[in-house]
Amino acid sequence: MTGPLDEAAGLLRGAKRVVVLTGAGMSAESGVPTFRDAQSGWWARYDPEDLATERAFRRNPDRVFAWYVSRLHAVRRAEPHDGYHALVRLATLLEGVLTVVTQNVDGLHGRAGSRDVVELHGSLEAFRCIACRHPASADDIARLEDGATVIHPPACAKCGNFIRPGVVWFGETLPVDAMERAWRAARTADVALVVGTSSLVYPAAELPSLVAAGGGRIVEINPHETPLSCRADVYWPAAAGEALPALVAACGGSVAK
Ligand code: BV8
Ligand code: ZN
Repeated sequence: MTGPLDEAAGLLRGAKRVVVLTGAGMSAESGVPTFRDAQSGWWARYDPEDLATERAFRRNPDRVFAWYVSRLHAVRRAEPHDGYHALVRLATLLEGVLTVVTQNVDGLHGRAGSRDVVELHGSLEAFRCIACRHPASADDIARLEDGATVIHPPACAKCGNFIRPGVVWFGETLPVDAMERAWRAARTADVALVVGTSSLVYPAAELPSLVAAGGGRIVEINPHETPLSCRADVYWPAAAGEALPALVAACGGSVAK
């Protein structure tokens, strides 16, 4: 009787085009709270979906901006765990190509060394003007107080409007180039490795269905079942930081950092 590790490795070994779709659970073992877990500390009183909207920002810019400053500090303190390094290694082990499509805004895939990364929901390291989109320096923003519960957003150097985080808020459309790259990778994938997402947020949650529609197979790694689990070819109830290094080892590699 083979288990999910052997089944997943069997699918990956022969794969020519792999798309990896990650969500906030991919960063849990790096100490970055998942999007839907109860938020820590002062922010526990807020539902992230009530903060991650343009409407919330316009109604209470100081509160929302402080939330993003605290998250920027948190991700800059975080380090990619072995699951991230395993994905970097997996990309070199495969004969074909591996594209990482992430819903996360923490930049950890890039910091681990993954090359082909699509950030569907933007990045905590990207700040810009809410009106003219003129970029602002994340390093300047990182000099603002960590832990403050209100921070007045800086003014745009070009037009004086508020600086906002360069993430995709609920109700906003995803960047066109990111969607094009992600949808192309999904349509042509032999295997989708779906790691650490509750598969609740659209349009990202559509990607595994695109892979299946193109004849690809789905491997899901998540300690808890999701709406995707019953449709996955392999559902592996495991944490990313354990499963991904084991998968690389089963594919003949080791997690070289
Ligand atoms: C859009 C950036 C077109 C911001 C994020 C009404 C109006 C408009 C749109 C909608 C609407 N109703 C619904 C929608 C669509 C909406 C949506 O999907 N809502 C959901 C809640 C139903 N989507 C949008 O608005 C998108 N835009 O549709 O535009 C449009 C435009 C106008 C009008 C109509 C349509 C934009 C969505 C992007 C939102 N921005 N992030 C920020 O971060 O501040 S999404 C946010 O959720 C994060 O990026 C996060 O990654 C993402 C998804 O959550 P998950 O990653 O899955 O994280 P979650 O916490 O849920 O789950 C973690 C999982 O990890 C769990 O399953 C857990 O078991 C697992 N786990 C835990 N530990 C581990 C683990 N797994 C592995 N290992 C572990 N150790
Ligand atoms: Zn401006």
